[in-house]
Amino acid sequence: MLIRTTPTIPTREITDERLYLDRRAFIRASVGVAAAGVAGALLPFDEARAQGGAALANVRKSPLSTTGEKLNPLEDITSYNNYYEFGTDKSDPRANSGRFKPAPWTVKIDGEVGKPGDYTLEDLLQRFPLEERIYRLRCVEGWSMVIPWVGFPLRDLLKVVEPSAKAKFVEFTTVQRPSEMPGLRYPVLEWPYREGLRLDEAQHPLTIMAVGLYGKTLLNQNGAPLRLVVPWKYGFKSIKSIVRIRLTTGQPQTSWNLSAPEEYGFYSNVNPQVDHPRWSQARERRLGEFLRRETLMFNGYGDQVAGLYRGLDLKRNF
Ligand SMILES: Nc1nc2c(c(=O)[nH]1)N[C@H]1C(S)=C(S)[C@@H](COP(=O)(O)O)O[C@H]1N2
Ligand SMILES: [Mo]
Repeated sequence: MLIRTTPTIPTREITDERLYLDRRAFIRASVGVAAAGVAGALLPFDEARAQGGAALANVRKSPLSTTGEKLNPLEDITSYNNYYEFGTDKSDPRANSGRFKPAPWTVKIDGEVGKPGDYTLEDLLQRFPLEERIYRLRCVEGWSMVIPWVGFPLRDLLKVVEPSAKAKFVEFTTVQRPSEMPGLRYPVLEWPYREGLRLDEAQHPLTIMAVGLYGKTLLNQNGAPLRLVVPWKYGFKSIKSIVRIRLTTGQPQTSWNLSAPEEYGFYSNVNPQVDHPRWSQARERRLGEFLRRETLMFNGYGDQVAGLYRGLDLKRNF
């Protein structure tokens, strides 16, 4: 991974606070409808709204959120990104993703499933109620953020497609559109961007498909219109702008593992005791803070996920 020193980004706390309070009021106003037992948020998702930053209705606050941590401001989350299809600098994804069209959108789900098919974003949004999940995101490069995602558990989607008894892994693929993604010209990774999880990791309640953050639909730089978020793994596992989900019997190849297998393993669980070959993973810099903090095992989600790895040598399976 191209590593640079993290510039200190000024926190814009006043703007952040105001946005956050507005959103709370908005969500409170929608809670009555959700509590009345409406299954699935009915969201008009037309072209105009799909450009990102459109309000999402009927978002329930999830008890699975990380509590008590200060959220990073929207400005941090939307200006300091990794999305190599738009360039390798942190500012490139925002600067170069203006031509990307996140609508209309279809995800193909196939492989070892009883019900393969093409699912439009509208299908998914009508089928699955949206939740707000506040999660830490820890990049393998040594920085982290706290992000209020909006999405639904991947396990709910997997249930619908009925994994076969032979399904053991899930492979995810990002859309590949050279005319809209200028970074694809450069062979910095194996394109299209691919990632993978073990099926039980994909079915874990913390694993979500995100469609928004801060109560609004995703901007292109954050992976519009649909991306994975796996909070106990390094950020690169959380693949953006997904067009295909394939269930497999064997462990899928992943773009980072293909480009540098000794640096990026299949598991990529956040682990302060296993250093990257070129730098320590013991500490991290939270964007907006000056002093580094200690990185937590499984990014602080060990109580929930350690059981997935019982008996596995985490130094060997990094
Ligand atoms: N398709 C794709 N997905 C991707 C990446 C990428 O380059 N391409 N970068 C990953 C990395 S390294 C990180 S840290 C997170 C960053 O997500 P964010 O920009 O929304 O914070 O996205 C991940 N998903
Ligand atoms: Mo990352």
